[in-house]
Amino acid sequence: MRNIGIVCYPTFGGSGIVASELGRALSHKYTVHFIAYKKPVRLNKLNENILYHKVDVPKYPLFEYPPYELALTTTIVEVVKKYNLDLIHVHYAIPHAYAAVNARQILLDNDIDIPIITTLHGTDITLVGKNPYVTSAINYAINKSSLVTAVSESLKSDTLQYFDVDKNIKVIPNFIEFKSASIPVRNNNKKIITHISNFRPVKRILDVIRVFHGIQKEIDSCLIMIGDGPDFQVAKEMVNAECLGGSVDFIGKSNEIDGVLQKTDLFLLPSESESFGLVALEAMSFGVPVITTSSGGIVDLVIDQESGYTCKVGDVNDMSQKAISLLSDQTLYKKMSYEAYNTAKKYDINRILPMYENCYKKFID
Ligand code: GMT
Repeated sequence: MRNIGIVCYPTFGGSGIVASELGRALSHKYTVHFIAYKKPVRLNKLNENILYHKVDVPKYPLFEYPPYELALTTTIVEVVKKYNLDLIHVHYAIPHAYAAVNARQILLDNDIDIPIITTLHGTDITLVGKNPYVTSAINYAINKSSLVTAVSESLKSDTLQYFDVDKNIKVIPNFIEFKSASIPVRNNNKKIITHISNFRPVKRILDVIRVFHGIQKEIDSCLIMIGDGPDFQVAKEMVNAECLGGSVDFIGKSNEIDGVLQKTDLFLLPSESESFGLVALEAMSFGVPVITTSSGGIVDLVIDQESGYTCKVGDVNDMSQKAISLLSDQTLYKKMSYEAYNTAKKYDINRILPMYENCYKKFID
């Protein structure tokens, strides 16, 4: 069985989730070696075809910032040599692509030529990557990768705009493994509104609270907030200041989002920009309409007035009004729920997985 390495963030963020689900799905055909500083959160069980290699970073008083890229580069080199890997697939350019292309150089000195596939996810390009302090390094890493994919056309064009890329970027959208064979029946007297994210500023979670504040004035509803991150505290303070505490639940980070999405009536994702919006796709796979913003690749996933609404960033009144009209009109709701579920079908894992396998087959038979 061929051995492939997957390098990713082990966290709840989208790129780590995509990498973990991809590795799990491929493990019936390949032996998959995850390389990260922790075991990826979605990988609850390893088996003989799914292995995990921890990146240990040296700590030393002189190091103000532990040299993670160096430790990652070295771990990749050692794992390739020890397990005879045939290919490395990295998710999120920073610092994974940079470490991988440098590991490839080191391995070439040992007469090992291993292909590096880089998948760009979003904030590695739109926020962090285009930051001038890392542009040259990321540009180098993208161009030295054997093959580059992006999770949306929008992200591909952002990458070509911000970087001097001399190779083709293949678009392979994110995918979903359907958990619900049909749209769950929801008879919630009190409508359930949900938001899931890493609570970073790009997610604009205070807008989630503002939109919900508008909704609950007209609709008997509650808000479930899943996730944790830098804006968690300020969001809780806003909820208390607006006396919404009785109808907003902060449940922290969770791997069990399916149970919540199963009973959710509406999903809110008012981000500054989303290259794809994996979490919106997860909601749609349960027939949940999504209200999001018309910024980034998410507009190709959530079709405005069909599977939800895409509104101007920050226009919380518009989002509230659209949510109220949707939740008050059973016929409209059923139609949008059906559209959301059907749209999600286009991203079923069984349709997308072969696209990644075809990339691998360019390098390994
Ligand atoms: O900000 C996040 O959602 C985490 C971030 C990541 O890279 O982990 O997500 C990005 O990658 C996801 C998976 O490809 C995409 O679905 C998200 O839209 C993208 N986030 C942004 O573009 C803000």
